[in-house]
Parts: sequence; structure tokens; C-alpha cells
Amino acid sequence: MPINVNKPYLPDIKKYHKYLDQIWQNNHLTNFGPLACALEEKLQEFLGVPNLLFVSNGTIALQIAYKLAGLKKDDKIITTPFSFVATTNTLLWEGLNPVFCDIDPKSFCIDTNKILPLLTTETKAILPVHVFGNACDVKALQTIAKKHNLKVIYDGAHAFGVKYEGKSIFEYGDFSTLSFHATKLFHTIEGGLVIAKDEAMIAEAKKMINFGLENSLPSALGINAKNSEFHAAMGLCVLEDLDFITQERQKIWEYYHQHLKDDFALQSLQADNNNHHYFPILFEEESALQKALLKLNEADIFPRRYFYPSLNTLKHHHTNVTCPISEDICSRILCLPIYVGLDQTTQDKIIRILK
Ligand code: T4K
Repeated sequence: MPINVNKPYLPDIKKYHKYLDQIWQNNHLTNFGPLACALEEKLQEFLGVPNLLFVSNGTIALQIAYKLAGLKKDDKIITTPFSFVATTNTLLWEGLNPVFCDIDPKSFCIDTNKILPLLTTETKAILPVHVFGNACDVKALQTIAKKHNLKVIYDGAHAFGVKYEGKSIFEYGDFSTLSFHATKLFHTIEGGLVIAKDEAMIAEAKKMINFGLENSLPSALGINAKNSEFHAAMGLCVLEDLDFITQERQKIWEYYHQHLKDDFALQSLQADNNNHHYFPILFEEESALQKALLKLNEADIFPRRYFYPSLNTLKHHHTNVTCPISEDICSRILCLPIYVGLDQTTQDKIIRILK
């Protein structure tokens, strides 16, 4: 069996069956069913944020957040070039203009010192990413946003369970979004979450994700971004096992750290806690990465170049700017396999090849 960068966590199938029994009894398969509501309640408690909405994926969660923030076609949005392509895709898909701000070479998050020169009267929001679950400089972002009357929307796809200065990372900013894709540390197979500071925004979002219907009548523009009871059931099962999942990931993360910290540069963490979602390492140069990747692949091990290339360089995005730090990090970064069930013998093999 190949060793991939990650392997979705599957709970005990008997647990999932119990929820399936409930779905069969209720005959309520989707459209805000009881399991989706139960999952939202549990997530409110777990994440420590009251205003949230379960949606069909992390990509549409971003698009809903842009609508809620009142962003309009051609508005300029300051964002990071170091992320999964969905972050920029969603802006362009919505007719918004991404303005790339380079990243901090240590945290890999947006460099808040480089935002001010990029602001114009057309700038309406900032879209930073808590990369690999690392917290952005949320305080600096808050100050800039307040002074320049900008919305802050955090792409928190990787930041499940992260805290900053004693609070949930999702208490910062106007909106945050998460991905609950199968490859995430908490998942619902496919799924996502919209979190808002303002409670009224969630009522608005609930209409938006259900065709704009209100009391079954179309009252505003909307789309279908609901999620199903089957997805919610998976989320309820995975949430029950989260302590186990995080402990296992922590062990794997610490083992890599112990053996690789002197050989590779690692991301500097600036949140209160580490959710051990990813284990990125930085090579000194791209050629060394390519050589290591080849050797690992020959051994049936498939780490991933998250994130490559830097999003500002994508031709079909037509943005045409340079972000030297992001481009450099993208060329040298590799995310190692990390998932529940990865055994130490395999980790030893990975470490040996890398060394
Ligand atoms: N913002 C950020 C910052 C994100 O990272 C993402 C998604 C989003 C927004 C958008 O959220 P979603 O709309 O996806 O909810 C994967 C995930 O599909 C994607 O969710 C994630 N970020 C991204 C970082 O990673 P790929 O293209 O690398 O996926 P794939 O299919 O190559 O899978 C990765 C590895 O996992 C493979 O080596 C095989 C393994 N795998 C995967 C699946 C789906 C399995 O073993 N079983 C499986 O069922 O994007």
C-alpha cells in the first residue's frame, strides 16, 4: 500500500451504522436535518464560537463569506499567495480581484508589514490563511482592518481546534471558514463551516445556502450549499474520536520533529497550540527537494508539495505580480505523511531517506 501525505480517518463502522439507523428512521436525508443541527451544536461547543453554519465544502464556505461581507465585483482583496488554490480561485470565481501580499518566511502566513502599501480605495477586505493551522498575526490584521475599514475573512481550512491568546482562533475577524474535507483532521467526508462574528449573518447565510428561500418562498439570491445527514453523521462520529485522533497525530508530529529539527527548517508556530495537522519541512534548495521526493516515491511514499506553485505565478489567474518569499518557500517545501495509523517503522524509513 502506498504511503500518502494523508489518509482519511474512518471511525468504527458500527458507530456510523447507528447514525444511519437514525437517518432511516427519520427519513430526513438533507436540508437542515437533525444530525446536521446536532453537529452544529457540538461544533459551537467544541470550537467555542456561537455563530456557525455547516455547508457543503470549504470552497463554497469562502464564497458565502464574501457575499456576507458585502464584497462586490471588482473589489480588491488583499490575500496570500501561499495557500491551496481554492483560496484564490474563489475570489476570481466571484469576480473579485486578489491582491497578493507576500508572506512571512517563518510563519508562512501573510506578512502584515507588507499590507499597507497595497491598499487603495478599491480595497475592501483582507483574506489571510492560518496556514497549516498556524495563527496569522491576528492582532496586527485587526488594527489594519479597523483603521482602513476593511473586512477580515480568515481561511481557517487547516485551523480546527486552534487557539490564540486563550481564545478560539475563530473569534478573530469578521468571518472564518473551515474545510471538513476527508483529508482534514476533523472531517465530514466533504463539508465546510462558515463562522461569523455577527449572529444575524448566520441567518442570512442559512437563506443563501438554501436557494435564498425564506418560509419556502424565494426572497433573495441564493445557491445550494447545504450538507447532508450522511456527512453530518460522519462528523459526529469523528468528533467523538477527536481526542484519540489528536493524540495520535501529536505522537507522529513529535517523532518527526525530534528527528528532523536539526536537518530542516520548520514552520515557526505562533498559536497557543499546535493541531498537528501537517508536518511541512523546508529544504535548502529545490533540487534537494526534488531528489528526496524521487527517492521517497521510489519507496512508495508520497508526500506533497503543499503549496506549489505560489498562487501569484499561476498563468490562468492573470495576476502578474512577484512575491519572492512565497515563491521561494513554495519551491522548497514538502509536507510529510501524517495521519492516524502511520506507524513508526514507516516514519523511520521516511526520516532515513530524508537524512
Ligand atoms: N482553503 C484551504 C487553505 C485549503 O487547504 C482547502 C482545501 C480549501 C480552502 C478548500 O476546502 P474544500 O473545498 O476542499 O473543503 C486536498 C483536499 O482535497 C483539499 O480539501 C485540501 N484543502 C488540500 C490541501 O488537500 P488534494 O488535491 O491534495 O487532494 P488529493 O485527492 O490529492 O488527496 C491528498 C492525499 O490524500 C492523496 O495522497 C490520497 C489521500 N486520500 C485522499 C482522499 C480524498 C485518500 O487516501 N483517500 C481519500 O479519500 O487536495
